[in-house]
Amino acid sequence: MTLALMDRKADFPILTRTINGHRLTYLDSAATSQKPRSVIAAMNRFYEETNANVLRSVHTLAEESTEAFHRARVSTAEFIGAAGSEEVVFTRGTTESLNMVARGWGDKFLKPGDEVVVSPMEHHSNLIPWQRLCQRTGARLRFIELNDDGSLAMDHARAVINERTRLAALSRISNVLGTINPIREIADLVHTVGGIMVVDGAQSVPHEPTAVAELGADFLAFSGHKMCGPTGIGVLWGRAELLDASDPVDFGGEMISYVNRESATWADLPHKFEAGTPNIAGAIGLAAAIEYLNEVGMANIAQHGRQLGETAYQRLSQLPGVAVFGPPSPRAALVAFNIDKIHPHDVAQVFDSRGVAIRAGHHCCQPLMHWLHAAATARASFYLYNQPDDIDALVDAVEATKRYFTI
Ligand code: C6P
Repeated sequence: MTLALMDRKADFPILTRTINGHRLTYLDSAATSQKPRSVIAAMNRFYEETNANVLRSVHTLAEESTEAFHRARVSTAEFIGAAGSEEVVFTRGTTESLNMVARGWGDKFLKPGDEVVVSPMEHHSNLIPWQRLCQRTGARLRFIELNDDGSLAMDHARAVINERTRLAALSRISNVLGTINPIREIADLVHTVGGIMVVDGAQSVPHEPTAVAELGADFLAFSGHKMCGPTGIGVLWGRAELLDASDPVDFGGEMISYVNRESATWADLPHKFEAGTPNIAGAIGLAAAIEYLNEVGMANIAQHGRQLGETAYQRLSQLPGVAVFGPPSPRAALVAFNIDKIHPHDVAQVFDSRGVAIRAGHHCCQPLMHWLHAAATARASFYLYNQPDDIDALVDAVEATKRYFTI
């Protein structure tokens, strides 16, 4: 197989580790990606040379730090094709971003009888905030059902989205099924009835070129740690008009315009959503990650990931006793599977004894597990540093697990 990307493992120091006597085969990037040397260096450099709080003091370090933080926002905005850096709110990650939309926009604009549309494949982070919003406002939560292969049933989408739909919230890529959802088509349906499109980009922004306007998104949430950046930094992008109309959800330092004893007014975008000292080093790490990803090329990363995901799916589905989930093609850079009656945690344990890191569990998608009639699954997920020999290690580990449990 000729892949879109050459071997980039050398950029990632952790990938030289030996685990249980074997070279590390890291197949858990959907949970969190590894970090290239350049990201680690950028964060170290920030702490060693520049560290100061941002947007507050006027000394040299504070000005350099504020400037670096602002540049990080600008490169993040460019990375997703935002109209301006004021549309980029730094958060702790996808989870916080989605909760921010539910509270800041949803609480303000939803009323009894309105409808919020999601799907059964959503991560809990893109489900529970909408459940809670509906409980608070009297709106109704509706689901676009799935086809047997785990893709969205578009006929059902057309039936579910109606003039009461105020908001649809869907993941672009499922973290279990590997489905790549037609967000643009759904967004067009939602916009026709005057609703807004919220996109959970946790698994897509790291893996494919993203342009918010082409996607049809009104809000987009994603996490730095799944795209070669550090943990604790993420993004809520929103159209300026919608962010302007939304209420802040956290209150405190630097998010205000003016405060008196009884009340306060808010700062301009994006600061009204960023109360307190932000994750400055995290933003700088994210900017370094974006620089790295741009250098590798997002189109190459997308092609590479889909090649690995589809190949792994094909090879696993040919193995007796192995069930794979989601559509064969097109699919994203991950594959969830089960081996006969062996619990996925036991599978992951045997894999680990061979140096192969996968995730096992419900992947924060319990309604999807019900739909799959599975309590849990194993999942192998790939990124730009994986190569075909990692799929060989995956297949070998499946065979070893079957031998271990003599099935
Ligand atoms: N999925 C996984 O192993 P946070 O935790 O806020 O960075 O991202 C939450 C999230 C939201 N949506 C989707 C589609 C996701 O995949 C995730 C994170 C990880 O699948 C950890 S549970």
